[in-house]
Amino acid sequence: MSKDEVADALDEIGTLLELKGENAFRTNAYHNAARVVQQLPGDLKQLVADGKLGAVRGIGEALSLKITTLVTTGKLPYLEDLRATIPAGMVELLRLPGLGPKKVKALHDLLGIDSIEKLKAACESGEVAKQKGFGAKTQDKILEGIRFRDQVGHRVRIDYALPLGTALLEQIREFPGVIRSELCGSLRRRKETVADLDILVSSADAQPIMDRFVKLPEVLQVLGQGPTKSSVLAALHVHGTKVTMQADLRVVEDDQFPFALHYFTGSKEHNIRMRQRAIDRGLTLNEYALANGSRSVPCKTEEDIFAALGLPYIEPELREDTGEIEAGEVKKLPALVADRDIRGVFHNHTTYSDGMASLEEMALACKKLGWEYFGVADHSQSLTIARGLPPGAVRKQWAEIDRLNAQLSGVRIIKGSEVDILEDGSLDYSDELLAGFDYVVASVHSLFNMPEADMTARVCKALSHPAVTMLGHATGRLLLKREGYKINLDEVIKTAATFGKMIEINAQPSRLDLDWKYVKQARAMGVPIVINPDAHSPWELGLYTFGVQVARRGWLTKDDVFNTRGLEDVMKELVRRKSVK
Ligand code: DGT
Ligand code: CA
Ligand code: CA
Ligand code: ZN
Repeated sequence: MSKDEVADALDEIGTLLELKGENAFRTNAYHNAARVVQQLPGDLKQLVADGKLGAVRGIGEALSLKITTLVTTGKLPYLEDLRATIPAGMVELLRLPGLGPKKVKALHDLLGIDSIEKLKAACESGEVAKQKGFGAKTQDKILEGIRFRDQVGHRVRIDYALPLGTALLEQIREFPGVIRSELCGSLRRRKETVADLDILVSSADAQPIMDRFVKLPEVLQVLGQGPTKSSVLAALHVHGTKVTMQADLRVVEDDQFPFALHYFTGSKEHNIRMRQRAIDRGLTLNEYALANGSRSVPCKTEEDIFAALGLPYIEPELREDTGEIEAGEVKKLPALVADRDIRGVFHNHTTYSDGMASLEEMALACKKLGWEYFGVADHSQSLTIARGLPPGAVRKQWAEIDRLNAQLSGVRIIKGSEVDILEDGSLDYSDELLAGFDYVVASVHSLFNMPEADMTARVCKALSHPAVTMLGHATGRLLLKREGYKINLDEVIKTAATFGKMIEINAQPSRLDLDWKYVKQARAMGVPIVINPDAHSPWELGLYTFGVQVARRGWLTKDDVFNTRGLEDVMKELVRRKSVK
């Protein structure tokens, strides 16, 4: 067992004990030990083998024994017994916002609630609000959480799904007898969330591949195993979070591979259009073949299938039936922007506000990525929880930037700010201070509950300000967690077009906002898009790739994206914009 897995088990024990009402001293000991194990230097197995675990601060004798059992056997009977005593539904309740172990235990003790269904009913009848420690506000929040959960189902963010899918695929590729293999479905289309993994393999002999697949170390449970299709539950630790997903593996003959690849990539809507297109030409298309009566039309690749139906190759990101077939017919498909086109970024944070790294560290990390510029946009003064910069700190930062730019070679720091859009649409710095920045990202960080018309007016007013260069994270959404604030994006995009402002794609995988559907609309209206990682550390700069994926789903070419331009060009444009009043 790895450190992460041991830490998970210890955290789980702590939580289960909390649900049983154990005292905080005992439950905290498990949670603390989980943190300690995660941060232990060196090899955990070795530490156990050397008997040195007991000497680690925060791990007493009892804990040391349990960890030893976990590491050496991969199991812990104590945890399994504990799990058996607690209804699984209670554990599920913990995933709802605002419900910790104490509240879940109280709901169980007071109202006998041990499932989401029972909790929903109790909220709807008003029972929960009557209980001590709950109240109407809590009850509403719980209900909202349950409804949101029903809506999003069990989807997983792409930054979690992709590493799990890739880990499985890389191992499958090494199985003997595998000819071609690919990840299909929404993951290949780079959708921002993914429900399950669809893996496709071609081989002359499916059985041995299935046998190996269900025995991969990531596989937790086999849901079904057949001669050409198997489904499993697989899990992987991705930066400290355990990601569990269903993965389906299909094995086909190699001459069927392109058809199956196209079919299982989807989307369903795109497939339906393609099938109809085949019918219109007197052909049939399914996941195994393209055929003319009983005669099959041979295709070696997806390109061949598209060509046989009178179309150029359509990139997976475009296959949503939002006009890609029509555009293909008239040869108007965009040449999509790619990772290598990006030459710098504009929305990032440093230790001046809530970032983890210095200006210099961030700039050097950009250089390492092959970029020409690092745009720093720390928070503005009102955002005190993120240590927003008062004017004095801004001037200090400018001085440091000037100093660094004189020293650094191969990368330039550009002076920006992520300025809060205040309640009335005004900006969080004086016009005089704003004029000193090379560019301004304007963002909403407060009062998310405004009525739609007010929020739209607020953001549009900010966009009309001459100092504003671009709009940050357009709706404030957190994927699978929180809906964005209510705002009329049609109006916002129109306003951006009117005032010549840019809109950001925030590449944080929890946001990916502006949503790709609106990205497409912004492009149609000539609004330049900027792909920003909103990085708070050098590592997060790498998240830009998820923003590029959204840009591709939104049909963007290199020319539609501002930060594909080189440093000189970018500075010239920023200066030009500042002179427009
Ligand atoms: P997901 O898993 O919800 O994130 O999205 P997908 O697109 O991966 O959907 P999934 O896993 O249900 O199916 C994979 C692909 O298989 C889907 O994109 C298109 C194809 N497919 C599935 N069901 C149908 C269907 O009823 N008709 C057609 N034409 N294609 C289908
Ligand atoms: Ca899928
Ligand atoms: Ca599937
Ligand atoms: Zn922000």
